[in-house]
Amino acid sequence: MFTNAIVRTPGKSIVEGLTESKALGTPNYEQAIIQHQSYIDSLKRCGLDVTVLEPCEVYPDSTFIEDVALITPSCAIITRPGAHSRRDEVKEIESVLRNRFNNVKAIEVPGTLEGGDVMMVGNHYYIGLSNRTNLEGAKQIIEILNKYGMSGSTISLNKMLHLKTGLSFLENNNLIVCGEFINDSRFDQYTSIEIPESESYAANCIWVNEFVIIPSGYPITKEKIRNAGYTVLETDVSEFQKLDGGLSCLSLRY
Ligand code: CIR
Repeated sequence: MFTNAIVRTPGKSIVEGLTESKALGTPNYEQAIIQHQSYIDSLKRCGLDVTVLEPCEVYPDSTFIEDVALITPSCAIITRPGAHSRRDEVKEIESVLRNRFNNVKAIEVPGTLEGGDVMMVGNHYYIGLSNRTNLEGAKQIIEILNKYGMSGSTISLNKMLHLKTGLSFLENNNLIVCGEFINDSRFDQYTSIEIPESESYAANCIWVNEFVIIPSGYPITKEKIRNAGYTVLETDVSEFQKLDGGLSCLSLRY
C-alpha cells in the first residue's frame, strides 16, 4: 500500500520541455495546470496524502518528478538523469527527501539513471538500460538496493524512452506489457495484460492501492484492466504526453 505522493506543479517553462513527439504540438500551460490538479485529485481518491512542490521554472521537465528519485521502503535514492538539461533537477529534490527520509543515497558520476527506468515488483527492481540510464547507474542502484535487502536486475531497451514507457506492474502478479516487451520471456512469470500499439501511451499507468490510474481516452486498456479486477480511474494528461511524459512520471509514490 502507498500512503504518500510527491508531485511538482508544472512551470510556465513546460513549453520548452524535451520531446520526441513534436507532432502532438506544444503543451498549453493553463491546460497542464488543470490536468495536473486532476491528477492530484486522482491520487487523493486512492487514499494518498499528496505533497505539492512549487514549480521550478529553470527546469522545464521538472514536473516529471519520478525521474529524479526512487523511494523504497528502506531508503530514498537521488538519481542522476541522463538528459543533460535535466541533470541539475536533482538539486531541487534533495532537501525534500532529506527532510522525510533517514537514508538518502545518490547515483554518482559516471552513472546515469532516471526513475522512469525503474519498475518495482515487491522487493525486486527492474532497471531499464536506455538512452537515459547507463549500466554504471544501474549497477550503483542495484548495489544500494542490495545493501538494504532488496534486489535489482537490468533490462535492455531497444526503442522506448524509459522501461515504464512499455511496462507497468499492477501487483497481484499482473504486468501491463506493450511494444517491444510483448512475448518477452524475461517476464514469463507474470500474467501479462497486452496493450495494443494503438493505445501504447496507456501502457504507462499506475497501481495505487487497488486502483489503477490510466490516461483518459484508451477504452481497450480500460476494459482489460477492469477485467483483471481493478477499479480504473481515468485522468487526462494529454499536455504531458506532448513531452513524452506518462502518468507515472508525474509523481513519486511511497
Ligand atoms: C523527458 O524527455 O525527460 C521528459 N520530457 C519526459 C519524461 C518522462 N518521464 C517518464 O516517463 N518517467
